[in-house]
Amino acid sequence: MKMFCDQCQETTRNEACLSVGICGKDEEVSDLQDLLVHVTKGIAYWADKAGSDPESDRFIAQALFFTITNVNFDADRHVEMIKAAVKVRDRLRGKAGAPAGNHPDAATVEIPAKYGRMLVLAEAVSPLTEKNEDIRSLKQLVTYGAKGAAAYAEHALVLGADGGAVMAGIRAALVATLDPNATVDSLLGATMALGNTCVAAMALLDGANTGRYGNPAITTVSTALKGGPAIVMSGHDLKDLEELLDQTAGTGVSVYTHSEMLPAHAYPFFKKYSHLAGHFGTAWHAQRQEFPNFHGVIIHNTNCIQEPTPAYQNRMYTTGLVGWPGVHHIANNADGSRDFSGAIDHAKALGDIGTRTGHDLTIGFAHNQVLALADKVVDAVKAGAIKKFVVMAGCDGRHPERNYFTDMAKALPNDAVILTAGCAKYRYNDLNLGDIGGIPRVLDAGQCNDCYSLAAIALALKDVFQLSDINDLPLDFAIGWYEQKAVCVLLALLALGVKGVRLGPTLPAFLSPNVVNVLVNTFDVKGITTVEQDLEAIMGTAATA
Ligand code: FSO
Ligand code: SF4
Repeated sequence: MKMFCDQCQETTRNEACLSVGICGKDEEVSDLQDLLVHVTKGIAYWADKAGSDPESDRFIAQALFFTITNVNFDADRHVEMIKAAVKVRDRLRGKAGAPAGNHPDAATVEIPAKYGRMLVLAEAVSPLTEKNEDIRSLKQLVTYGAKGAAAYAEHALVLGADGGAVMAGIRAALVATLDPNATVDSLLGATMALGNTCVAAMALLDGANTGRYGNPAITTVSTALKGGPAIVMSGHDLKDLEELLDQTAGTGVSVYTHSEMLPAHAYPFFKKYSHLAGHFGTAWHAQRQEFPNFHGVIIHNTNCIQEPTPAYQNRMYTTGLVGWPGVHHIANNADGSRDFSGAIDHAKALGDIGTRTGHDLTIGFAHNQVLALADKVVDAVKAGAIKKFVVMAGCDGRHPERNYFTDMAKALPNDAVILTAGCAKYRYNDLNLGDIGGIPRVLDAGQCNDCYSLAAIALALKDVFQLSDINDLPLDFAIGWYEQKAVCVLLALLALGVKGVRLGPTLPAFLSPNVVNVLVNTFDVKGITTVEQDLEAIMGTAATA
């Protein structure tokens, strides 16, 4: 069975990528990812029998994150990860006493040393081996949601958070997919349980980020380039940015953020770095057009990486789990830190990147900041100045249908406030939509994981307005999704009881018609339609809380 990947929104024909992925992932890497996820499920299986183990939990988080869309495209690194996974799994199997009996294939399968035979085995663990469409769909929903939760957990673990409970939830989700007697009901139960884990994973990361870096506050960030040697960092890993800023201090090399690193500027901790010079570029999918115009070094620390063009391949680096064949990789030191000296020397050798004018972006509206403005917000709602909050968070992507989010932002009336997080914001964060009595009409909470902040804001407003149900707030959701962290965000919203989420630009290809029906009937999840139709539905239901 050859490549079958349907884990992201851009999957071919909204069905599945069956040869090279739209993202650039080739058949071998896709198959190796299936095998890595398979063995990782085996780790979870034995971890639950052997007792929890921070080292294996960390490995599970990293292995799942490694297979998320646009993280790693390097077959050699996949082989290394698979071998490492087998070692972790078999250590736990030994710790559990290697009991005899029937165990799932993932828990016992031997991995051939030879690459060709490894690939043959990888083909045999394709998701398509599950023939029942609904069972397969739910197993994929759980697996992809677990990948997203694992990514958020890994970011928190890097910062020293105690991820025990979150990792137990992720392990339980993985193990549920191994059950040979799994039913639609058992897997729906696992999906709902995973939703709670997704909330916990985002809360864990929120606590880890704010614990180390402080609470984001309103901040204006310039997109101008100021000249001199420079490095731009893309991704979601704030610790990586911290290390880069420490190592570039006093070197004359400036650092810019790209895409999902923009929110770093809003954390008090990062304000001490005077050489954190500003922000460059927009969402992940524009990098091949934008990076040729940044004449310094480029570093990707998590998704979303695309194949570099020859114009900048030589000056691009990856760190951590990220990889692209032929791109310089900065491996972790034994203590997990990273040595950026090569990249810094490279930036110096490249010299002056030149200057460019830019505009200002206003960010920093995470829960603490918005709740500090709560009185103002509540007064504005009570006075009728704010009639609606529309959460338009999540991911950006290449499909032209995503213009919906730009057009919706433009079409929303002046008494509607947009709450955003994630790279979805690049569809409208430069539109200058004004403010309502000093409250900006676009409140940017941060990265995609900061959707947690948006949920926290909604729950706090529910209390302020003394409502019993979050769905009674004048609040609508139109979420853009692309990769598996967005699946985690969706499951978290469902777990929080949010109903009527609009999802776009398409519903996930991995959801079978019956599973879609369950989501529609239980949670009123729906696809976006046209701006006109959705606008009428959103503003037509505007209420004064
Ligand atoms: Fe976007 Fe990429 Fe943050 Fe995703 S940069 S698409 S949901 O990785 O993680 O929002
Ligand atoms: Fe296709 Fe998305 Fe899978 Fe890439 S990650 S192969 S684009 S479904």
